[in-house]
Amino acid sequence: MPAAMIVFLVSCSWAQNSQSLSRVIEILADHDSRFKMEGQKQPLITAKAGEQIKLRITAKKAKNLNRDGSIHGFTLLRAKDRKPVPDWDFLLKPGIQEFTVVAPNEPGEYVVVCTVICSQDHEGMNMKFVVLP
Ligand SMILES: [Cu+2]
Repeated sequence: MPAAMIVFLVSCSWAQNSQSLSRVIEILADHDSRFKMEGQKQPLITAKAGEQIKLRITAKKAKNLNRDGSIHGFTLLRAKDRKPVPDWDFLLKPGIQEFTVVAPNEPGEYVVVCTVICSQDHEGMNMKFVVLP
């Protein structure tokens, strides 16, 4: 095998490693239209500005679902003006899904909201997200 090819293969596996090293955050999008995180009374995600994190979201169906089969949504908004954060808009199917995302560069308070009218309690389906400098 030519040396250049070996170098290429090695650098590919490095790139993969750095991806899998991102911190995993486990979230439950539950059947009672609430986001939950183990060990937390009020679910809260904390990340450093620009930090790459992996969201591992388990979704359980509430009363209603979208036509496309989505049972909950997961969208990040800036708290002060509820402006959506780009690339942070996901629809959840039943089961476990993973999303690798990059925290906003602007420190401050954000809020995760559900975007599927999943039940009568849908309006209360949100959680805090804090970006640290
Ligand atoms: Cu929901």
